[in-house]
Amino acid sequence: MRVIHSDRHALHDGGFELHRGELVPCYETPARVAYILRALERAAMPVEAPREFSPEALLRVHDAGFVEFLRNAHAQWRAAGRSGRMLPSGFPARGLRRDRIPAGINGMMGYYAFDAGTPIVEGTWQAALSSAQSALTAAALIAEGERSSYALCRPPGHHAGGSTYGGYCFLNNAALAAQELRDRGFARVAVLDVDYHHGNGTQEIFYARDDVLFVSIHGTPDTEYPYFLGYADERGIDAGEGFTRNFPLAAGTGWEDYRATLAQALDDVAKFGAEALVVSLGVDTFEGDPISSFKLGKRHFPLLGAMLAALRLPTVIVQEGGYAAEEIGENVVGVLTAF
Ligand code: OKP
Ligand code: ZN
Repeated sequence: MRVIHSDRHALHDGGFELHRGELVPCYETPARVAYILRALERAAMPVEAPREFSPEALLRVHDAGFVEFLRNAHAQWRAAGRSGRMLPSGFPARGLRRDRIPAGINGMMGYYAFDAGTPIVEGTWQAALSSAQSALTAAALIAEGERSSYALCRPPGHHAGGSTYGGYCFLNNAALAAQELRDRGFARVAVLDVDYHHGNGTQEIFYARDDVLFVSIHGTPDTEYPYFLGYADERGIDAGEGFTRNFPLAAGTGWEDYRATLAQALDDVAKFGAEALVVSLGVDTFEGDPISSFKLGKRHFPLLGAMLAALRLPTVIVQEGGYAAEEIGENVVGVLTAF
């Protein structure tokens, strides 16, 4: 399995996020990557740098104005006389206008963001671009004949929509990988999202399409982030009807129920006739995760990897969440080596 990763991820370090009413140190830290790299090294899996894709490659799944915002956000913040991290505090909810993008940086930030837990700092754009490039490279390798690849993406991507950021995500790495596979000849691509949190951005991007299946297993949005998408009755729209499938599970779900649900999700992927698979791999389903509530143990991650591999599809695995930093390496590499 080829492993792609950029050390530019470290340019994004948000510092603090708004969480449960407090400003707390970010859960999504550069140290997460250090733990994964260490575990990859122990498993003798070498790491390669991504190729340089131009920002135009992003426009296949993202809105041009949104990409421009991400690229310039921090410079505009500084031009407004501020420094350090940017966090939004006002959003265009029901009853407010969404047809105008405010010119000032505060309003613009609230327009594009959907939570106050995703700081932008000076290096965020460079880091997010490098993360996207890792996913695109991992997909390109599959198009060139590799059977499997792993993009060690940071920041993660599955919450980022066509023109929204949030949930620690800026550019949708998994969606970009799926689109790259489509553009390079795979007629039907499935995205299977096993992160604890629903991949609202990926779902939105492909919601009206029948060429990319989106299947997600996650903590129920009734109680779990991102709260406003990921219910079982969301099944796609127009041509995409039937090509989105959500499996929300109760907080506290353990391996036996998880395994049975994963078997159903894999069955959907197989029935769709996918020619290639993108896995949004979050290991925040781990029982020790500080912000999530499933009960998977260390020993279950290799079982998950083996179940994914049983599909026998060309597969791009994209890193998403996982916040029990010290265990994240072992859990991720447990999936990869079993795969
Ligand atoms: C990202 B991924 C909002 C704080 C909520 C966001 C969790 C994002 C998880 N004020 N925390 O899916 O692992
Ligand atoms: Zn997550």
